[in-house]
Amino acid sequence: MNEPGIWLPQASSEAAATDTILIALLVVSSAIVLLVAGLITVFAIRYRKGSPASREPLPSIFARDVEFGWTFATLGLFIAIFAWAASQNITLAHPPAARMEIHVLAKRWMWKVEHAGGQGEIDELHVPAGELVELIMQSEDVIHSFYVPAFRVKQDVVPGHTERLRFTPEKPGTYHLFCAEYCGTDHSRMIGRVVVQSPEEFAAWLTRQPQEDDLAKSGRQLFVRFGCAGCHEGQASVRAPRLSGLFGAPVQLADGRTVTADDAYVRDSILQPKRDIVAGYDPVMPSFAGVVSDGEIAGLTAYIRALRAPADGGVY
Ligand code: HEC
Ligand SMILES: [Cu+2]
Repeated sequence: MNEPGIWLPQASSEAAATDTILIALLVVSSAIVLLVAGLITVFAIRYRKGSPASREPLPSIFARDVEFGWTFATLGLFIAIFAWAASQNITLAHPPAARMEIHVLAKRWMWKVEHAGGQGEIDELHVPAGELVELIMQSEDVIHSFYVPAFRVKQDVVPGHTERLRFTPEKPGTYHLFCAEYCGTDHSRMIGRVVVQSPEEFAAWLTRQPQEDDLAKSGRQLFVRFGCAGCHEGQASVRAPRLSGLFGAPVQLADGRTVTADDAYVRDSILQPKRDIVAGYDPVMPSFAGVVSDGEIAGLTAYIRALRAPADGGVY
């Protein structure tokens, strides 16, 4: 991990423009601070108690023109800097069409990444250098914020919205990824790494990743190992709903609500089964909180998703 020194590496093509604005602001503000502090010091000495300096009032025209000039010059200066920074923001919001789209799901307290080919990562994002990348981000629960300081990019991820963030990583390396919006108990641990690789390395990395199919296969094994199959399949003694065809379908709950069986629903069913009880069933499913890891939930979810079409259900 590149440890930030005094100045972070400029690891994306957006970074330099942001830094230029920051430096300009620093220089202009410092110059004004120095000027004001200098004048205060000079006047404090010149007009100290008992000094012989003249206290005659200045000609009024001088006082007025200098006052106006100084006020409007600084105002103009800072409006110009604002316009400059705003135009940079607008450019960031309307870049050319991205070449690579990556889906990112934020939830307490992890970043779940899915590449176009189905390759998944958790708390890690691999991207190729020199390619315009677009993240399509959603939150499953509360507001999170995707922040990579070395790229100078940050985007809030608001539940119910699809947020887009585009950047072009430039320097191969490993960079910090933070959640920059307080999102609950483990917010401080909602951190990860962004790995920028050369396009060749990235292509090789992609092919080494297990695909959705493999994830579903390992999910099938977990489904048996954790005893889910014992209740949800075959001649179980417990009456539990069949899961084929479940994913993406509406579910009628005991309290009268109807919800859609998506990632969040499956996750909640596993971790907090007492929360949403399926209509017509007893709340006998035990909670697997602390038993299955986030990675294993991803596997189980992939398996349940693969059972989507009842026709080819149970191919694994
Ligand atoms: C002791 C039996 C039992 C075990 C073990 C069990 N479940 Fe369940 N499960 C149930 C019952 C009963 C329901 C329906 C009542 C409810 O919603 O809690 C249910 C509901 C669900 C639902 C919602 C289904 C729907 O139709 O909306 C999912 C998803 C689910 N379980 C997945 C799992 C997974 C994954 C495992 C293993 C990690 C598992 N279950 C283990 C009994 C069980
Ligand atoms: Cu967060």
